[in-house]
Parts: sequence; C-alpha cells; structure tokens
Amino acid sequence: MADKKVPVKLEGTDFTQIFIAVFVIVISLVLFALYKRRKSSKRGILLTGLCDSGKTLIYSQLVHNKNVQTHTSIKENIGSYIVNNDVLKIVDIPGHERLRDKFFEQYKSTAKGIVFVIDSVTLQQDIRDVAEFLYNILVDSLIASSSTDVLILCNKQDQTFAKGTTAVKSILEKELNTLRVTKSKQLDSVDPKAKRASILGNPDEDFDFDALKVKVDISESYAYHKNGSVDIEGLKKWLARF
Ligand SMILES: Nc1nc2c(ncn2[C@@H]2O[C@H](COP(=O)(O)OP(=O)(O)OP(=O)(O)O)[C@@H](O)[C@H]2O)c(=O)[nH]1
Ligand SMILES: [Mg+2]
Repeated sequence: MADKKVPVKLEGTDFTQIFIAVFVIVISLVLFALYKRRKSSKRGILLTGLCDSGKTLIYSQLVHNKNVQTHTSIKENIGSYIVNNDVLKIVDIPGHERLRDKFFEQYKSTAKGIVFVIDSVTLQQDIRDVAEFLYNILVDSLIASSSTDVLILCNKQDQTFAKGTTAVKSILEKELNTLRVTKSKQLDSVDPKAKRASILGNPDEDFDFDALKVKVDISESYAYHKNGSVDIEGLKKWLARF
C-alpha cells in the first residue's frame, strides 16, 4: 500500500529559522569573498629607505635583471616579480624626505611586505634619519595590525667598510631604544592608552626587533659590484615566503 503523503505545514517560527539560516549562509559567503579579494589584492612589496640606499638599483636587478644608471627618484617604479607561480608587485618608493611619507601612505595598504633598504656604509652618519623612518613604519597601526613582514636589507656589501647584519641590527636597536624614550616623553601629555599604542615594543625593556608584533628579518645585499656581480639572494629568499 502506498504511503499517504502528509502535507508539511510550516509554522511561522520555521520560516524565521530558515530565513535566519539562509541569511547567515549568504553573509558568510559574502564575507569570505571579500576576505579572499582583500587577500589577493595585497600583493605589494614596498622598497623603502633613505635616498641613495640603492632601492632603484635593487628594483632594476630584481624586476628587469639588469644594472642601470640611477638618479634620485621623484616618483615610484612599479613592476612584477614572479614567485611561487604568483605575481608580486614591487614598488620602489623615492627616499627623498619630502616624498617618502606621501608615497608610503599611498602604498602601505597594498603591502604584503616591506623591504627597508640601508646603505651599510653610511649608516652610522645617517642613523637618526634611518631610525626615525624605520620607527614610523614599524609603529604604523596598519602595518602592525595587518601582519606585514619587514626585511631590513643591508645593501652595498661590496664596499669594504659596509657593516654586516649583526652590527647593523645592534646599531639600529640602540638608536631605536633612544628614539623610543624621546617619543615616549613627547607623548606624556596624551592619554595612557593612546600613548601605549604609539610606542614601539615594550618600553620597560631594551628595544629588541624579535619582541615586536611585526616580523622583522635582516639580510645583506649588493646591487652593484665593480667586478659585475650582484647579490640579492637574501632578498629573493625572503620574497619566496609570499
Ligand atoms: N657600490 C654599490 N653601489 C650601489 C649599490 N646599490 C646602489 N648603488 C649605487 O648607489 C647610488 C644610489 O642608488 P639608487 O638605487 O638610485 O638609490 P635609491 O635608494 O633609489 O635613491 P632615491 O631614489 O634617491 O631614494 C647609485 O649610484 C647606485 O649605483 C651597491 O650595492 N653597491
Ligand atoms: Mg630611487
């Protein structure tokens, strides 16, 4: 005997539950799509640092695989670098003090990683400027909250008096420690919560890159050598993580 079909009657509450379930699924799908889009739109690697540190030459070696005669940049260079079957957008930002902040602000939201290029020969004489620029990048709320990785690239290692990673790291940590005290004093008048957010790392301990929220690596390079060789392998290795 065939089963007699009993018509299912949906009560008002059933409709509400189905509606809520569908609503939650749709919202989740939309959020997931937005998250994926945001993630995939972040393919930028910013080359930053003071004037003359070698950003444009590194950019040229990385993107075009060639040496070029460079001049002080007044605008950005943007090019593609392929790694792990994916494209990274390399953005070479001018280091001039009047331009660097403007370009950094413009591109920071696209940054998956930041390469902070240092002239390892002149570091000691430019230390105040270098430390201030690096501090501002590391304390930037967008950089800290979006887990953007940072590579300190000690360039011009072809030069006899270039400082290596260990020396550069220790010089920078010492200067950033001093700078943090100065910044902390300047912020004494603001409310303690806002002050804490504007101070890099733990002010009760010596400044240490490893204690920061932002992951900071350090490596050496030379984008020029009089014998024609180039070494940007440390940078390439770091880029391979993305
Ligand atoms: N010896 C040596 N010279 C380098 C190296 N990298 C760059 N240079 C030279 O340093 C000078 C400055 O290089 P750029 O690439 O123009 O520097 P930049 O950081 O782009 O400078 P701005 O555009 O002013 O911010 C040029 O004369 C380069 O040839 C390096 O690894 N070794
Ligand atoms: Mg340049």
